[in-house]
Amino acid sequence: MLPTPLLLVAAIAAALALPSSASAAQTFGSDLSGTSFSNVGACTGANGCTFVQYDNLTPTYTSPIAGVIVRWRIRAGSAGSPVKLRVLRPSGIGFTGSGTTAQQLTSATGVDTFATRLAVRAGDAIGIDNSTEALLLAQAAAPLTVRAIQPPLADGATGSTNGSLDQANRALQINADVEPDADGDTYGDETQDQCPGDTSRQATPCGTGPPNPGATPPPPAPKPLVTGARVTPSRFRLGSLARIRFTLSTAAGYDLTLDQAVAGRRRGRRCVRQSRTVRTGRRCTAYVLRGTLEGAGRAGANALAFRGRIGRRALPLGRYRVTFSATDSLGETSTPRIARFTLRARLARR
Ligand SMILES: [Ca+2]
Repeated sequence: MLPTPLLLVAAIAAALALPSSASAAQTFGSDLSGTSFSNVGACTGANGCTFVQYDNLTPTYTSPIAGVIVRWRIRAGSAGSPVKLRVLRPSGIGFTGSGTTAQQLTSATGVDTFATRLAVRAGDAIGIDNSTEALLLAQAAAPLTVRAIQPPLADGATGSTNGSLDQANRALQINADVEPDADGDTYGDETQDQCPGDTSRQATPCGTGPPNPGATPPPPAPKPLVTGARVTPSRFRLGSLARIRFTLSTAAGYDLTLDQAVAGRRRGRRCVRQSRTVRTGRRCTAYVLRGTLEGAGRAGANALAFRGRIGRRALPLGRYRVTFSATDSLGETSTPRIARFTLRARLARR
């Protein structure tokens, strides 16, 4: 028979071996041991970027499991710089934006830890949205490289890194904790979900499955709200300056759809654009999609300069309907709002 202390050691070793199963929370990303001293100079102001860590040609800050990111950390070298953690899903040669945290501010020293609730799949990478000169990159051995997607990847949009922005021998000082989410409710099963076996409940009493009283469910996020959606002035000439204005209840990605009003004819319950083949039936107003505008909106008032063009393309003259919607970092989408404007011909030059 073994002496008691040895038995104890054997029991502890056996216990330590158990939690390495894939079902426990894991931390992925940097070990935060580096001192952040640099940035990507070309990624400031209106030219912000999403930073992604690579080891040679492979993104390395990737989630080992599917689940929910419940907290993330950053060790920056400058204070007060706004940053967001972004989930990047590999897609072709690039990534699809698959969720962002709320905006946070960095500290100049030490590690900042932020709570969040962000779904992630195994193999998804984390990156950082940044548009300042914040110090976020530390010295690292080759072939570690920080690459940048410019402009920052929007949720749902696809983009790839721009080689001219590569920062060789650098490591982003960020990491994240991912917990399993067996019931798929986007609440981490260990610290956020009191009912990890019940998709519809995050607080006890649970309808199904054993309760997890140690968890603290974060308050439910309200859906983002769009108010004050309008175009001012509501009639303007192509090329003259108008503004698309809206107010957001929280920082959220905005998505504007511009549809031109055209003559239509009723076809059942639908209104179909009038044409040589569609010229009978009751008259109605049909809408033709002419363009979309999307970007990152801030909490409060937003105003976009608008001259009747999408990029360099002039919109056809006429009456328009703009549909506003906003999607926050938890994927909650607002009720759509509508505004109207009329685009007139530019003044003839004398
Ligand atoms: Ca869960």
